[in-house]
Amino acid sequence: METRKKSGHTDANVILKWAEGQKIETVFERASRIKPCPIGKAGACCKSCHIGPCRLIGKGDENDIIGVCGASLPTVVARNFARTIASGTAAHSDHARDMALTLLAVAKGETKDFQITDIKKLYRVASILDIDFEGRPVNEVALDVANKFIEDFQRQTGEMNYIKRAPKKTQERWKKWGITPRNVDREIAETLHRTTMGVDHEPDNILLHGLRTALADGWGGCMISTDITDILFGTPTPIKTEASFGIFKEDEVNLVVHGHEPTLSEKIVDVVSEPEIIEYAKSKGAKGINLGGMCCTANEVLMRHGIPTAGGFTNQELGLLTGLVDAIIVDVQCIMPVLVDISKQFHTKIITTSEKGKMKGAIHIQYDEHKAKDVARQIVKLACDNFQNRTKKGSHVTAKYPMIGGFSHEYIEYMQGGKWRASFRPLNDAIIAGRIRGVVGLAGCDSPRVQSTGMHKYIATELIKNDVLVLSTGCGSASCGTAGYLTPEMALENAGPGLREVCEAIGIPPILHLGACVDNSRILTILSAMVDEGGLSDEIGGMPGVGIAPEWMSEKAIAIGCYFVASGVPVIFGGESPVKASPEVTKILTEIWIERFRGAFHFEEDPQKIVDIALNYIDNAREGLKLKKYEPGKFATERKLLDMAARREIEKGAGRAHVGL
Ligand code: NFS
Repeated sequence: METRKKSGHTDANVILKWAEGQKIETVFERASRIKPCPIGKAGACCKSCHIGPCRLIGKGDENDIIGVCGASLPTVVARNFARTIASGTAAHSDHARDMALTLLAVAKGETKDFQITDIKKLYRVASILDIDFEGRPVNEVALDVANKFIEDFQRQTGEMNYIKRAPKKTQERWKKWGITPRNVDREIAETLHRTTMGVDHEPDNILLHGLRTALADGWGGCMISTDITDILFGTPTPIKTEASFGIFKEDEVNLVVHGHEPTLSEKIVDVVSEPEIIEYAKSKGAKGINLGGMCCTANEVLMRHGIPTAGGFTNQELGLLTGLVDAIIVDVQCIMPVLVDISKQFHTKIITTSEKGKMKGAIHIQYDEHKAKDVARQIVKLACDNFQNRTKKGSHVTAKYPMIGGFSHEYIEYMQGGKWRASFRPLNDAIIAGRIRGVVGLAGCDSPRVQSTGMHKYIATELIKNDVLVLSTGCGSASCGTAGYLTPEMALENAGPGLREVCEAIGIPPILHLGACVDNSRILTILSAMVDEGGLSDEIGGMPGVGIAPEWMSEKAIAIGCYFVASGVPVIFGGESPVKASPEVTKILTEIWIERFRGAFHFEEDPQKIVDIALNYIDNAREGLKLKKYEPGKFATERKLLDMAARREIEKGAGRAHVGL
């Protein structure tokens, strides 16, 4: 992998070169100027009380390296890791809470600006939650669904609603180790309590509760967000759009939605096509209004409306450096405060919209779901007004790539059999036959500490070459999109023979864009459906599936990684390990967790090693399931129905018979 360039995204490098000439500093220069503290980075800095902070360094037995209170190095490292999980979970779950409150407002008729768009999905969710829906008014069902989800933030005992969506055997493992989550807020609060000064000092015990918190994120916060967003705004189906900085138009008002929560951005999508608003833009000298996205808000509006994306985390400053952005509106999470400073060098207006996320120097226009469209109109008009202030300054990069996004788990099921026979059978069969070697969830942020987006590109290419189907989310999917990797044509060029055959037969890209980071929950749903379909593992653990976040930087990524591990998926993150200081904690995350949950958490800096570890896990899982050994280009070309020998095997109870072996 070529690592000299700051970004793996060609257009990003063009902009960065332009910025260098203008002496404008970006995240890339700051990352090389500000070196991470090696003690904090390895997890060995304790800030739990004001006797410290204590830096736990030294030689010898790690349990003899202690802080002023006596907390040992492994305790401190475990506490820091658990706190990271809690913060990440809090972010997703607060987002989920806002979605549940919006659904509640809609159900009660308190807002005229939102409706139930996908009634079928509402009924599907209602039936999972054991809520009657037949013959009842839609809003009544929605009210029950909203209240049921709100219980996931209140229930003191028992278990969260969606735990039952996991395979039985996976749930049993959680019960055995006492990590079935009760409610997201309780698990987060308990993590903070346990890890404050003087409470839980046993690394294994701390980390078990960390996993419980992470499960509340995956099977709670993320899954609730995904489902309510589908109910309110529609379940995504594949949609063609574009990616990179060329999505900005010279002669139109360019407005960017950036952050995570989809509610306001949905209304902005509605408003920009209102004739009066378009007229307003024209009265300011623009030919129209062009909407683009950044980070996960981009993914949300991309997969439901085909709004193009300018990319992920490290592209946010660069978008402004094009000089073409008239306004960027932000809600919560992954927003760099430096945007305000950069905007001052251009005409761009930065608009904050959440009371939870303000920035000095930005314009604040408070979002309110009860008058969402009015707020959206006010913002769009402000962007139109600012069009006239645009100057020639900026890199004015115009390259863009076609991409297809919007593969919801419902659509993935549908595409494998149509309306009446939708199932995961063909995917399971393709894995069993060795056409598809396994599945990787390629997720997480892009980071300036490595060649940004380059790790994603390299790993995605290597995986599909090796017949691994890639499911991508978050900024990982933006990285693939801005590289031109999210089109079916790409399958022909880069995919291995088996994967290529499957992609050509169904007409899909080898890398499927599943959505935002909360949509990692769709991967949990897919894995559970593959278990139900049969022929592979009878729990999520043991499936030929791996999670990879090669450029992670956010606390949310750690929470996601942990809910995959606790659900049974081995996970490999890039960069230096945040638990590196403690061999004992590293052992818990790898050897102990894999024994208990069939998932392990690895950190690896070398992209080729990440690929090797992933393929190794996949091949070992195939072997464990007694599947055909993966050999490129060699797979069963016809489905073999059960013959007498296979039937006898079943009768003897000697194992599963695999169709297509
Ligand atoms: Ni995920 Fe989305 Fe991107 Fe990372 Fe941030 S936008 S929730 S945390 S940086 S992938």
